[in-house]
Amino acid sequence: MWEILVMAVVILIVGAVVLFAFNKIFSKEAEHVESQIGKLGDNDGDNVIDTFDKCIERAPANEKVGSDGCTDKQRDKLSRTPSTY
Ligand SMILES: [Ca+2]
Ligand SMILES: [Ca+2]
Repeated sequence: MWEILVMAVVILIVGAVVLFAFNKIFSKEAEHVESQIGKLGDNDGDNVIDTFDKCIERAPANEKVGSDGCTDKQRDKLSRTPSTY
């Protein structure tokens, strides 16, 4: 009879471990989705979504932002900074 009890306990423990693992995977997945959403966001508010925005730094409101999300000044700064690619 006690074997059944032991089995039940083992199944419970395994179930808990599996649930825990699934929770971890799921929260990772949720993070991934969040970062995907983040790519569609507009961090600096210049109406160019972050995916296409080469300059994610907020530009001064009086400066014109191009289709790449950069002001002339930001683009200048970019071209002067040594490329890491
Ligand atoms: Ca932007
Ligand atoms: Ca920008």
